[in-house]
Amino acid sequence: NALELDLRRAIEMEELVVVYQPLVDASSCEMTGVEALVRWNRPGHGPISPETFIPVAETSGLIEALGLFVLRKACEAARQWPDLRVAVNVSPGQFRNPAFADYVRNVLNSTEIEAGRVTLEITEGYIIQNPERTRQSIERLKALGVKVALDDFGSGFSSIGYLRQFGFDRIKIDRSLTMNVLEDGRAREMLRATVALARSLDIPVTAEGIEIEEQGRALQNFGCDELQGYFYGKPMPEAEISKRLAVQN
Ligand code: G
Ligand code: G
Ligand code: MN
Ligand code: NA
Repeated sequence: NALELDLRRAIEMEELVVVYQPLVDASSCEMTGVEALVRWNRPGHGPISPETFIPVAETSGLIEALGLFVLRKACEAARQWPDLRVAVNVSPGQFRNPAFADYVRNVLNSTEIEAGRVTLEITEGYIIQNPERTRQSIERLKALGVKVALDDFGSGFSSIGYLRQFGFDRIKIDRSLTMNVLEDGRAREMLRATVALARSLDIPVTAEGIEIEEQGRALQNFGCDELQGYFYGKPMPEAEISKRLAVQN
């Protein structure tokens, strides 16, 4: 179909753009990392959300090329920011590929980035369908020295038991939970318990989707060490991150 054809061309022509959203230390609010997020301005149509085109890439075999493009761009960009971690989203179609760890190794080698600065974010959906393969894939990635985070935690059905079993280095709590922290007592108690449990397993926790300062303070009080959301910075071009770092340092 037309969208798929356009996407194929966009990947070949490198029309996709990668933007970066700050990850900040919960105590100091200083930027300690960034999450890479892909953007596509489809010719004749305007911007299209990754929520629309990532699934198309998944079903059309384009996800591998798209994912590699984002990973390579993000690792290249991160060379200018030696003190920042860089997080990259991995979709199930990439993660499922037994060769994925080899691709990651090639990108690490060619960009000469320190593996420990790279975090791969995996969403919980796939994990539940394929726990054994998930465990193996995570082991291969961790053997390269990269970190692996469980993204969108709380949006679906993942059990906290998976956290330890799979060796996740970090969990990211989904915006659908954090957005209600101030108004909804039940959401607040779920958050408090979730963060406490993760911390009892020594797994650090990032809260996503923070739009106002009080939400961030509440989640810090629950034990989140890292915060992310529009309040601390929207996804922005590489040059904006560099500017912010210059002011911060
Ligand atoms: O950036 P935005 O909020 O529009 O992202 C919407 C969704 O698309 C989020 O779930 C996000 O994780 C996902 N997404 C953004 N960039 C990438 C990417 O490079 N790869 C994958 N697999 N997902 C991405
Ligand atoms: O699924 P994932 O967590 O990777 O999704 C990240 C997406 O969430 C990004 O596309 C980003 O644009 C979006 N996002 C990040 N911070 C906020 C926020 O504070 N509010 C809202 N509404 N969306 C956010
Ligand atoms: Mn993410
Ligand atoms: Na998320």
